[in-house]
Amino acid sequence: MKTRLWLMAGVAVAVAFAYGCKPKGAQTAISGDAASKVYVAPGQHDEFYNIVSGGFNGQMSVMGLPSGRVLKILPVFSVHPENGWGFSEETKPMLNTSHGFVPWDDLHHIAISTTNAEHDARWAFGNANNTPRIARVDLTSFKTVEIIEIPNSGGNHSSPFITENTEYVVAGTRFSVPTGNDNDRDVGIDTYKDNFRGTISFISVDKDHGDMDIAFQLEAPPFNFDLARAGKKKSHGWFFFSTYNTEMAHTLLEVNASQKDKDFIMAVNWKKAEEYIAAGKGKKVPVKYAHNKWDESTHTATSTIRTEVLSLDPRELKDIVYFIPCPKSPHGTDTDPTGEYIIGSGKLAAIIPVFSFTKMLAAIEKQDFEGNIDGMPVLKYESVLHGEVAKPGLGPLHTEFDGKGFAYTSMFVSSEIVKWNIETLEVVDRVPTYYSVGHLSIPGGPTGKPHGKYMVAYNKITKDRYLPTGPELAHSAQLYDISGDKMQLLLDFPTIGEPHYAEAFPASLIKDKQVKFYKLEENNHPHVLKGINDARVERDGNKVHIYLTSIRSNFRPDNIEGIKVGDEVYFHMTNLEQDWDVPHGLAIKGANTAELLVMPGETATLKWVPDRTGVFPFYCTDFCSALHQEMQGYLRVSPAGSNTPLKFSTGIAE
Ligand code: RUQ
Ligand code: CUA
Repeated sequence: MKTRLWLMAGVAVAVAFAYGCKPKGAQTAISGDAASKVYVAPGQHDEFYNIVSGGFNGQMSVMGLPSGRVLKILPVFSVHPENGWGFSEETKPMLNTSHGFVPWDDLHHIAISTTNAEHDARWAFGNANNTPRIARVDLTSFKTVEIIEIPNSGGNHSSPFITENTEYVVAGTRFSVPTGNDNDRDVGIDTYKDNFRGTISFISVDKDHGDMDIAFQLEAPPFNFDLARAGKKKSHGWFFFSTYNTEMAHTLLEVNASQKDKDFIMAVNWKKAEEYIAAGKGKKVPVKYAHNKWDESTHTATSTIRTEVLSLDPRELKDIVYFIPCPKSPHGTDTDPTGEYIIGSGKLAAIIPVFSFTKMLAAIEKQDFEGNIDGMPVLKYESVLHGEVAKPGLGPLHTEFDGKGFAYTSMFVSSEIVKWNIETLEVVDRVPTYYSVGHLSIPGGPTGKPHGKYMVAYNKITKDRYLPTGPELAHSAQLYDISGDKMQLLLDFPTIGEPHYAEAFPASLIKDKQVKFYKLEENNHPHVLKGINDARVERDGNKVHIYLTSIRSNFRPDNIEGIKVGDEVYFHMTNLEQDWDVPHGLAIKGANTAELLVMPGETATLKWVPDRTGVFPFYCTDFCSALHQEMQGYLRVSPAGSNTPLKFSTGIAE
C-alpha cells in the first residue's frame, strides 16, 4: 500500500513536472533603475558575449549582455541560407556523418574553452544530440571549424563538458545502446540489461590549435546519462555525471524509471583512466564515425571516416568509477567554483543534495561503500553528503554560481530561481521566472572564476510575454541583476530556436582578436584568383568552371555564353576585397542550393545545374556599395548538344 502511494505521489510530481506551474504574482514592471542597467547606448558595446545554444535549429546565437541584442547566428549542425553554409562545395563536408549528410541537429549545450578553470574563450563547443557529434567554433572567426561524430552513442545529451584546461571535452550518451559490430547491434530491445551499454567519450583538444580526437571511450552501465561537470581546482582530474533510469527500464520510462528513491552521480577519476590508457589497458573497438575539419588556408572542409576507437572497461579496472546515490532522477549536476561541492538536481526530489569532494575522497579511502554496480563501488549517501538544501522549490534542474559563495538553482515546476548559500545551505532569496525555467547562465558561472553581476534564465514556456505570433512563440530569456542581496529582474528578451544552455564571458577576452578579412596572399584554395586578370571560364567535358572575381562593384566575367542544359556549372568566386565587413554575395536564378556570401579574401564554390535554356541573371546579394544594384551578370544556356561557342566578357581585353 505504502509503495503504491509513493508511486502515485511520484506520478503526481511527474505530471506537474511535465506542465510546470505559473508563478504567483507575475512581475511585469521593472523600475527605471533596472532600465538604465540594461541600456547600452548607441555606439556602445555590450560588456559580455553570450553564446547561446539554438536547440532544435542546430545553431548557436551570439548575444550581447546586458542588452540581449542578437549579434549573429552561427550555423553549427545546420545549413544556413544566409551564407551558403552546407550548400557550397567547400562547406558540405562539415555536415558529413557515418549516416551521410546530416544538415540538422539538436544543439543543447555550450562549453567555452578554459585555462586554469577560467574562460579563455578561444573556442565554443556544442553538442549534437540526435546524430551524436561535437562541434568546435573558433571565436576569432565565429565559424564552425571542426565536427567530430561520437560512435557508440545515442542522444548525446551529457555533452559537451570541459575540463579546467580544456584537456578534454566530454560526451556522455543519454540513451544506452547496443555497441560493437554490425551483428552485435541487432538485438531484442527486451535484452536491454544484457546487451545495452552507456559510453562516455573523452575527446582530447590540442592545446594550441584546438584539434579534437576521441582519446578513449569509457564503458558504463546501461543508465541514462543526462548532464555532467568536470571537477576543478581541488577536484581537477575528476568528472561527475548525473544518471537516471538506473532502474534500467526500457519501456514507459515516465513511470518505470522513477521507481527508485535515488539514482546516481557517477564520479570518474579521468586522470586514473589516462594512466590505464598509457599502460595499454584500452581495447581497440571497430566503429565508424566522421571527423570533419575546416581549413582556413584553403577555405575548404574535409571529412574523414574513422574506423576505430579505444575503449576502457571500468568493470575490470576498479578505481576509475564510483557511484554517489542522488535523489531522485537527477538532471543537472554542477561543481562550485572551488571544486569542493558537487550539486545534484533531482527533478523529482524535494531537496537539493550537496556533496563534498573531500568527503568523497575520504569515503573512497575508507571503503565506505554500500554496494557495487558490476564491481564498481556505490558510496554511502551520508558519507559523501555536505548537506541538503531544504524546501528549495519544485523541480530543481541546474545550478550556477556567482563566485561570492552563492548558488542559483532553476526550478522548472515552480518557475523560480532560488539563491542559496553553499556553505550554510540556507535559501536566501527567490524570484519567479516566466515560465518553466530550464538552464541558467551567469557570466563565468560554470568556471572557477564567475563574474557574477548578471544571470540569464532560459525559459521553456513563453505564453504572454511578447506580442503573439501564431501557434509558435519565441522562447524566452530573462536577465536578472545578481550584484546585490536580492535578485532583480531587468529584461525579457526573445531568443532564437530553443536555447538550452548558454555561456557568457567578458567581451574584452576576444573583441580585439577578431579576424577582419582573409589575406589574399594566404588563400590556398585550388581555385583562388589573385586578381581580375585571371577571371575566366573553362570547360572540361560537361563540367564548366567559372573562375569569378568580385570587388566593388562588379563580377568578372559578367556575361557568359556556351553553357548547355545538363552541364554542371561551378562558380568559383573569390572576393578580392581586403577590407573589413565587405562580403559579396552570389545568387543565380533557379539554383537549388543557396546564395553564397563570400568573405573578403575568401573563395567559395556554388554548383548549379541549369535545367532549361534561356538567359539567367546572377547578382550580388549583399548591398555592398552605391553601385551594388549594378553588380550583376548574365549566363546564356543553350540546348544540350548545341554548338554555341564558350565565351565570356571580363571587360579587360575588350
Ligand atoms: S537540458 S533544461 Cu538539454 Cu541541458 Cu536541462
Ligand atoms: Cu557586392 Cu553587392
